[in-house]
Amino acid sequence: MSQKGFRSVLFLAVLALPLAQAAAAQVVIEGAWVRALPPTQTRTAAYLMVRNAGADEVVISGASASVAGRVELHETLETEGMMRMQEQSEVRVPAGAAVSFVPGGLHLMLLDLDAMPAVGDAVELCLTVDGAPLCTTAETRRDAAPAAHHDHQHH
Ligand SMILES: [Cu+2]
Repeated sequence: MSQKGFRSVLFLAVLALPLAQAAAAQVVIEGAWVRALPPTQTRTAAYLMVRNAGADEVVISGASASVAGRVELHETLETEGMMRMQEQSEVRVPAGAAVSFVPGGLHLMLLDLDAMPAVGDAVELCLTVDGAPLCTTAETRRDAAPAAHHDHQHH
């Protein structure tokens, strides 16, 4: 194949990328962390911020983590003075906006843990954004970083 022909093939390959990936490229995950709980616990929570710099709303429809059998999207809600968690089938991130998963609010619920990650351990977290995986490396901590430490509610 001539060099020109090869370039054309590459160009077509780029054009053929699914639209979902093009949208996801505008979405970033920031500040991901996993809460370290006692090793006897089989579940914990992860927190992060999803920023959508794109021109279209994106939908988070699921998640996974390297240490967990499954991960659910949860929101902590206060009902009649009681805190309880409700699973969310999806979380929408509007164009140009960011959605925070924080203690006392939205969070990723890591279930069926292989083992509780220890403080300092890296955990691979992936969100399903518009049908495509978007992954990040989360740090395991006991609590939120001081800068984000505006909330003492526990999960
Ligand atoms: Cu939860």
